Amino acid sequence: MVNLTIDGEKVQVPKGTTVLEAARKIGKKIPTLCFLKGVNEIGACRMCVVEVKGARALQAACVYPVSEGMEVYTNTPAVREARKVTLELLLSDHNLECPTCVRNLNCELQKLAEELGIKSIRFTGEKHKAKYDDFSPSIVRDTSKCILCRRCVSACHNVQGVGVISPNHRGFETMVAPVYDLSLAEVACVNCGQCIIACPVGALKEKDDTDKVWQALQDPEKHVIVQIAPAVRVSLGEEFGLGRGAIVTKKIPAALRRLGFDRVFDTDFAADLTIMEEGHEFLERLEHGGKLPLITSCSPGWIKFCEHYYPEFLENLSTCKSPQQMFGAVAKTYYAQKMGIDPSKIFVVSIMPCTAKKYECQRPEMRSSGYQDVDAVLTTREISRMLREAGINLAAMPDEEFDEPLGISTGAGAIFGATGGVMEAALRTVYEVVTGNELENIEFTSVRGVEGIKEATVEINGMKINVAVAHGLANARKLLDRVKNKEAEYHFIEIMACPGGCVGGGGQPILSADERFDVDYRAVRGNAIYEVDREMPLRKSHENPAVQQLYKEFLGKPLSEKSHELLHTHYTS
Ligand code: HC0
Ligand code: SF4
Repeated sequence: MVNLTIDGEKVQVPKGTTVLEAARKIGKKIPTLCFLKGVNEIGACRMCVVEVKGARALQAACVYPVSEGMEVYTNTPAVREARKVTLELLLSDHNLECPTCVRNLNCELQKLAEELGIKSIRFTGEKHKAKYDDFSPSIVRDTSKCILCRRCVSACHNVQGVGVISPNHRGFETMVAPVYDLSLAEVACVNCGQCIIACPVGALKEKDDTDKVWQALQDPEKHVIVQIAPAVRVSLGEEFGLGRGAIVTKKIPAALRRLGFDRVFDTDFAADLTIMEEGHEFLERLEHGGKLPLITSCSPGWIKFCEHYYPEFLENLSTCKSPQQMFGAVAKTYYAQKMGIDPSKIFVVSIMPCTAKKYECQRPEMRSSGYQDVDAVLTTREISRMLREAGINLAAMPDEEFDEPLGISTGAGAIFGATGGVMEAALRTVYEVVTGNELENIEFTSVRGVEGIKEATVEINGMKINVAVAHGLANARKLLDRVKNKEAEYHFIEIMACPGGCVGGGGQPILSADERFDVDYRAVRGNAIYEVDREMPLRKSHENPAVQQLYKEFLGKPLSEKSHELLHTHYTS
């Protein structure tokens, strides 16, 4: 242990601790801007400078390690002035359109200006040449807001192992951008949005599709239906002042009905359907020598990553479309027929924790109903903006149920929202289908949790099935390289693009670096997802009565011709 004093107060911390961490231990908050725990710890912005007795200059607390007997001062005139100068220089080159910015009231720059008592900006001068890039179906870059903190760069390079954005040019001309200042749409960006949730300001945001949805809601000719993704039920409440990971499953139908949707359905229903198809696909491949390991295909960021960076695994991908897309295809065929509605009049909206879903719904493979199966995708953040605009307070909503039949689901569908959930849901069904016996313990805890790569061996009818789960694409890289190099052999792999799975999606409510310091919000939301599962009366996909009815009335059986036509595809590019 190391002993030091901070502003005269004694503190004891383990060796290797930074001054920033040591200060937090005694309740002192040193301001930061470029720092994002575990993602970007580079000491670049110099907002966190402190005085260290004996050191020649002010030191960046976020990277400065403690040492025995050290004396640190966090609140001297020199420190306060240095931080103010840094901040004012940043503000002098910033597009200060706060009231109309997507991050208004949730911006770390704005908050710092308030906290540091900035009343005027002493420096004026030229502004850097900015670029507004909105060609991507998912991500919008506005470099007039960029403060060059590099949090997005680290998220893209280190967390996602993608690395399509970097600081280009030099000095005042520096701009975080794809190579040759291309658009994100022109490079191998996977649309995951992890850069957005790392950004402290409004330099990165999702492509806004709220206008499309307002228009559809106002169109009397349209039958507008909505599905909500598993992970949204444990995150939307955060936007309305409920705690991190608050479960709002039953408030969502009430809020969305009041917003004007004709029917409120649940992606969890389609997740159960996915398990029926994917579980049988796995068994089919296992029994008939098909390509193994089977790799899940429901995360569109992961699919794009596979297409660009690991095409040799394309044949391993499950041919199942994602639940969001299965939902759209079923809505415009089975549901349309059952309700006697012309499918051209049905407008399908998805509410997703994900920015890549905006890209997925526009893929050419996703039109098996004869129309674009899903018409618009809103992130958790966008729907919260629409609700606020309409004066609907989610927190004050009564509990209501989803509509039938596409709103009926099981706990297995819900756990799709957390890393390991698709695997666990599949194992619950595969085990019972193969053995004909009821599973004694349906909770496969070895595939749960926030560890980057998880492995388990499950015995089914005397056969040992090796499974693995990776979340965050840098972890996916590690896992796939192991498979490629024959260092590990699996039968079934789940990959989700975002760390934590969908609960950590790029469309989710954004936490500040300060909030992320102490809370692993992905674990909090993930735990909430498992609580949703525990509270469900049915917890296995094959027991979903609405899915059973869908097979009876329309699809026949899993992997039937009709299922293939509507619910499966081949990724080949
Ligand atoms: Fe997910 Fe999904 S679990 S990818 O993260 O499979 O976005 O929540 O909706 O489609 O169900 C996202 C979440 C979904 C899909 C489901 C899958
Ligand atoms: Fe990188 Fe994902 Fe952002 Fe694209 S969306 S730039 S892949 S972090």
